[in-house]
Amino acid sequence: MTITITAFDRSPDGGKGLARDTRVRWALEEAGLPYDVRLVSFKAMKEPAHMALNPFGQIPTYEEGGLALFETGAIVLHIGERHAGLLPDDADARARAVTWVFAAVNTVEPPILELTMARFFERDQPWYAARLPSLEARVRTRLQQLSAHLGDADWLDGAFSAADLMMVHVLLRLRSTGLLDEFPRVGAYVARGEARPAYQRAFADQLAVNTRAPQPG
Ligand code: GTB
Repeated sequence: MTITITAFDRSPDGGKGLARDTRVRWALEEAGLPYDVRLVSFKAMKEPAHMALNPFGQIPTYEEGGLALFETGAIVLHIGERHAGLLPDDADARARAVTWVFAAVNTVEPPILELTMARFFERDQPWYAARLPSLEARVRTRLQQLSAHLGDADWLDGAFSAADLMMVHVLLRLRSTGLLDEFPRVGAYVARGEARPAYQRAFADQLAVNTRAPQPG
């Protein structure tokens, strides 16, 4: 059955792979699944056809036959439940991997989003300089905790899984802040994720979209 995902027709990051379709592309590459991509503009994302796929008017979405999904955590878990390569067979290990997927999006991503949104949108505000240290401190707390959990391990819980895919992509958003450099174990963990051939293919595919010649219309 053909899988179709949606992505920005031009990501604001110009192809750094930070838009969340990269997570879904990466998961599909890890699972060895072919897929189509429908590119959507910011305007089209808020129109009824796309809102029917994602009621919040966002990318990415995932269509497979009659099934339409949104939320990257749910999409990546869906792929992992049906195809080898993303979730362990052992039931307890699988439950722990699901736990870490939630940790990535519910516990680690929120302070990272707060910080990166402030750096992007609030830089000119008079209170920006005063707010920045507390935003960075919250991120450092999570990075310290992640570093302690990882120790000398390559991945969060045994073999690479959907949990690592989600966590690494969440952490990639910090690259421009320099904070990853303060936590070498976390930095090395992110680099291990990026080095995976499936990530490299996903990254290259989104880069090709975001660096193509301007499209007519
Ligand atoms: N919780 C949802 C999920 O995980 O799927 C969040 C989806 C989401 O935030 N989608 C964003 C979107 O559609 C794109 S990824 N935004 C448009 C809108 O809300 O109108 C977020 C994103 C966008 C751009 C960059 N960047 O340029 O660096 C990074 C991340």
